[in-house]
Amino acid sequence: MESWRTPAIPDVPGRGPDLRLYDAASREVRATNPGATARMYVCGITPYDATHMGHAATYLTFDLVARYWQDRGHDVHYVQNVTDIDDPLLERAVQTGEDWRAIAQRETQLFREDMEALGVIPPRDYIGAVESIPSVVRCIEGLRKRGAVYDVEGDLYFDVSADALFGEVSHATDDRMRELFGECGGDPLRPGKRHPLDPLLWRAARREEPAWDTPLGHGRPGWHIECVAIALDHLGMSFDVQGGGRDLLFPHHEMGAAHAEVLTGEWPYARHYTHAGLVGLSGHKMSKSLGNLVFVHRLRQDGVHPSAIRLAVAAHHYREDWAWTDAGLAEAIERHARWSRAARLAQGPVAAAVIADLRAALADDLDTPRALAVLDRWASEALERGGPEHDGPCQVAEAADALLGVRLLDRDE
Ligand code: 5CA
Ligand code: ZN
Repeated sequence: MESWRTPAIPDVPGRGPDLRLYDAASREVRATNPGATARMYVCGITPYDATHMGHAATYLTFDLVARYWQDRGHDVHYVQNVTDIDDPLLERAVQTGEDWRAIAQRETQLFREDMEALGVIPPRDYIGAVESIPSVVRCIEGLRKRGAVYDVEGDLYFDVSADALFGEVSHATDDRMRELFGECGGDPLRPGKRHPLDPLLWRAARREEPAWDTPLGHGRPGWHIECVAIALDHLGMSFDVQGGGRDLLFPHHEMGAAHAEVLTGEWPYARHYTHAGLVGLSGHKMSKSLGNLVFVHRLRQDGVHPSAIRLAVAAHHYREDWAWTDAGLAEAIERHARWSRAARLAQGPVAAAVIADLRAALADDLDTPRALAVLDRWASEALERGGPEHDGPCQVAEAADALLGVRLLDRDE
């Protein structure tokens, strides 16, 4: 699929320490230590509705990872999927009477526009579930050869007992796994399954549902195997970071790791499993089903600068759950204005130290609140010192652009 345009990213002199990130599997903050090419897979949208601030916060978080690696001199191979065929999309199509493909195309396009407006680095491979069906089929055939697939009335399931390491990504208790599995589209109670947690790999065609003719029969792919097929095709095993929102840790990323490790006989699937906290509004997780959404495109229409949206997100550490508030947005708009004024004042030799502090904060498990405090101090000092305004480049502003995606010297402000 087409992704979106790459933002211009300034080159900033010097480089920071290796990026350390929290990894759910080892339950610690560890160095990412990627090779010359850093490889990241971030789970993409299910395009049945517009991008809300929860989604955006997750993609902005992993954009910081890509930006930091790029700043360290790595070539970043970033892959993202679009779940352009799945139950929620078909349910929405039934509700609105629209064609499911039209909904997916429209919402994916809106997502691209939102991401481009926010200056998010696009994935190098942006892959739809529908276009990856042949690859999904090959993966399921491979799992079948390994004896990890069984049939329930024509639907194919993965046998979680085939993976001795099952549970080692999320470390969830059995009760918690069953609860989450049920909440996330799983079918723990279906008769005929070997284990309640066994996930669907292939869903045989139902009446009035789209289906594809494949060597597995007429049907459509399950959810977890979709991401595995795409990740293995484009990144291979043991890629550096599997990212997404916290809601994906179990079952999605646990199942993904299990599929890939059984299929390839290799370990690990990903070297880091990293998750952004969930963004809520008025005390609830922001979600389509609750209808408590703040949309990126609405904020854009209201004239909010994309950098202010970024700053509203970056004010929270990515791992915490937090709530979107008007006050938080107002503070971010104010901060953006203050930093922009500071960037127009003549700068002394402080830039290198400020940039080193900014890099150190980000390298430490993306400590954005600390990164913002570093630039707040820089801005306060610059504003107190005063001096003539200029229109020339400002190294700190370039670092804020490169590392945080925050633009301070936009000509059209
Ligand atoms: N298509 C699947 C992933 S393969 C999916 O979860 N799609 S989604 O549209 O529901 O979510 C897209 C991304 O946003 C996922 O990474 C998800 O974890 C994240 N996300 C969803 N809701 C929130 C939220 N309230 N706060 C933060 N991130 C969220
Ligand atoms: Zn996924």
